[in-house]
Amino acid sequence: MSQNDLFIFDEVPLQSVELIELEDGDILWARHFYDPDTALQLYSRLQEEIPWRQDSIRIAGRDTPIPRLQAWFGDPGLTYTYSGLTLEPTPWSATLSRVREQLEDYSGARFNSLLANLYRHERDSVGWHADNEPELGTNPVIASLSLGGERTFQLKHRQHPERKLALELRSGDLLIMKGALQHHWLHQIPKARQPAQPRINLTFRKIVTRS
Ligand SMILES: O=C(O)CCC(=O)C(=O)O
Repeated sequence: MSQNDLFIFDEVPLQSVELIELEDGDILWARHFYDPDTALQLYSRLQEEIPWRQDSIRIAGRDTPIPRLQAWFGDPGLTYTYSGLTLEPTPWSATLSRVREQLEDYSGARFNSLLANLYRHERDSVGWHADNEPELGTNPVIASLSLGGERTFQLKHRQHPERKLALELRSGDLLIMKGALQHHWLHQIPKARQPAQPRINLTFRKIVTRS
């Protein structure tokens, strides 16, 4: 199968797309944006080709490894800073450029950077946070693609933490988060209680001001 065959995908059927309208932000959930076979092949390719790194952040004066592997891709000069960590962009690979193009066509948004996460097993996670770094501007559109193992994506409202949502994300699923969501809601991938297969998550973003 050639690289081009691998990434052809059909229109996502309307019945697989759910628009979750929250009073202060929207989530579009396209189940199986990539069909399971394509998603698996994409997972294998990215698992191999991405230069995964184990980063650490400083917590209470100690360097603490974050519970997942990461990589940052972007147009030249687009560094990404969070929790005192500055990531220099890796240039786009052919595979990631193609995925970016398809997500841009589908969402109508433009992306110039990507944070890739590899959750190696059920003990890897990302804690409550919002993608609200100043360089993403007001009301960013974030496209988040899941590949590999299934994991729970949880959301909770900042001001009303009793408002919660949990989405079971499967391989090939795409979430598009938009509107004021990042200002009012936090999200996380908690550690799982059951064994979980490795999972890659790609979150495409647009940096509007250089950090
Ligand atoms: O793995 C996920 O689905 C979420 C990743 C995430 O929240 C992030 O990269 O900001």
